[in-house]
Amino acid sequence: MIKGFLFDLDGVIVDTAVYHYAAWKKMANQLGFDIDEEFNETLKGISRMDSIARILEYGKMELPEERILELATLKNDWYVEMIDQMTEENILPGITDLIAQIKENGLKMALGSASKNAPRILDRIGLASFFDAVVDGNSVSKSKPDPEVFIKGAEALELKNEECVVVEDAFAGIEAAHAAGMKAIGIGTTENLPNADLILTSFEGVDLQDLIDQKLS
Ligand code: B16
Ligand code: MG
Repeated sequence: MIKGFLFDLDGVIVDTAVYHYAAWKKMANQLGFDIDEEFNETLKGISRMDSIARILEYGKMELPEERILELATLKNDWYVEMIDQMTEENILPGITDLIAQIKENGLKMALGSASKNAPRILDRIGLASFFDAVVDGNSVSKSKPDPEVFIKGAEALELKNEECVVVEDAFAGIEAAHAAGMKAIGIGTTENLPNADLILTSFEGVDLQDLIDQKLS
């Protein structure tokens, strides 16, 4: 029986994935190479340091650790500048209504994000108080597809893993949910997320009870 929702943040609640992409692209361009959208898919849900390692490998660049840390900080500064412009208008379609239905039905919800900026984003968009728990990049040591973030989310909600459903936009995030023994709703396309238990383009017009009874049982 589903008793709780574990939400990814970037690409599910807000479209910060585009800001991450813009900032990583700017960094790559300054280093003399480019990244495209297809490669960017492989960065979704991956921690900042794992992302930069993948990008440098893609650009065939080897840099000293100190320089890598400097670049990661620079990318984050550009990213934070963008997220600081966000308001509740940036919440993706259907999310506010879904949260209202979760609350009305007495279900619990937690955030399960790889981002260290998650608390800042939740504050900016005014959703912080709705979450019963926040597990983010500050409290996990392993990147998705490792299930740590979702296992900690279920623990924080005092639910069993199988009582939680994950909402994700990243292939690695859906792998993480499955590794934790949870079902995963993918926000995206069957092409990007062939591993999801259910694919939605958004939560607009979705009835929570119908979703749980018909699609996730
Ligand atoms: P930060 P999610 C992930 O968030 C993003 O998908 C990923 O692109 C990003 O590198 C990662 O957070 C770390 O973010 O640099 O803000 O700590 O999708 O798990 O909510
Ligand atoms: Mg995401």
